[in-house]
Amino acid sequence: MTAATRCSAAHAGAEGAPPSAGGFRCGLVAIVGRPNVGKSTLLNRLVGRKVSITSAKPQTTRHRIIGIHTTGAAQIVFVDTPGFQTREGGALNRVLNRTVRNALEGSDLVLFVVEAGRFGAPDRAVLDLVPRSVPVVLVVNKSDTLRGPSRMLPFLERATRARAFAEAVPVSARTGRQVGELVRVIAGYLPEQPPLYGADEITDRSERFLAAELLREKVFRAVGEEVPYGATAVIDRFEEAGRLRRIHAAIVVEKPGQKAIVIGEGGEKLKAIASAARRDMEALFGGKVFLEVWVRVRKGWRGSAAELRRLGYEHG
Ligand SMILES: Nc1nc2c(ncn2[C@@H]2O[C@H](COP(=O)(O)OP(=O)(O)O)[C@@H](O)[C@H]2O)c(=O)[nH]1
Ligand SMILES: [Mg+2]
Repeated sequence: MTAATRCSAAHAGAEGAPPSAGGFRCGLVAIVGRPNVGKSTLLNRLVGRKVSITSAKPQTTRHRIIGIHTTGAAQIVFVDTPGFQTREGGALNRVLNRTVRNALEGSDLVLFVVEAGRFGAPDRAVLDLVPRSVPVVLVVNKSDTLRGPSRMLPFLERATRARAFAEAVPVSARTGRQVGELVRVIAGYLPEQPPLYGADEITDRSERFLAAELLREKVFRAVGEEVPYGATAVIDRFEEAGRLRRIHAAIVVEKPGQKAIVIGEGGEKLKAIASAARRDMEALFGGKVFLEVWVRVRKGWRGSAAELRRLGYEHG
């Protein structure tokens, strides 16, 4: 159903991979951690493109997203996951948690992401899901928010008591600090094998899927706390004519009141959401996008397995 999304020629940065293993390393790396620690931001930084949506609101990520980083020596296939939902309940949360568990299975390495200066019960709960047989790298993200190494060292000392981590690397996904170092560390843990994906592929998700996600991100960022969790986005039509993509999309909400919020006074909010989404789509796809967005009400879509499947939550 999904066609892989490639770097457009204008953006292709990956060097060509050699045809046989010959020292080439390749493997699956799951990115896990409690909601909002910056997993998706880190994935995007690692891939160099926005393949996974992010926001200041927890529980933005709802799907298993693959992001691919290829160099001449290694291919790292990152698997981003929703933050594990500890307040379980409801069909959507069950799908999200299953997504996390599935990503852990079959990984060669796990990146366990925490926020600099914070390591609590919700972090520990996620770490407990990681099987002891898989090496785990502790990634201390948001290092830009800590003032000076004098604060990082005691935190690292405390955090590394939680498990025998293979390595601990402080990074900033936002500024890119130490992310290159993290890539070097990761590559050392991958098995020698030929690449799984083409050197120009950045994700296994289709442009159609990514378009819906970018639209959902703008909803998460544009509206207050009460709307995003009841909202999702679907693509009704996706057509390509040369370098132009014509996309007909809908924002799906649970209540008429939420629809009114998303549309805003005089349609201003919806206009802003749609044009921000269009700009991101054009940057990611490397071509012009014509985007039309509607808002639909689907009562109780989050609680219905059939609705969830219809709205694209099939990747459990
Ligand atoms: N200061 C700072 N903020 C970050 C960093 N990485 C992510 N964030 C912010 O943290 C929030 C959550 O990020 P997101 O990637 O969606 O987290 P996820 O839920 O773990 O995927 C967003 O507002 C990001 O901009 C970082 O390195 N430094
Ligand atoms: Mg995320």
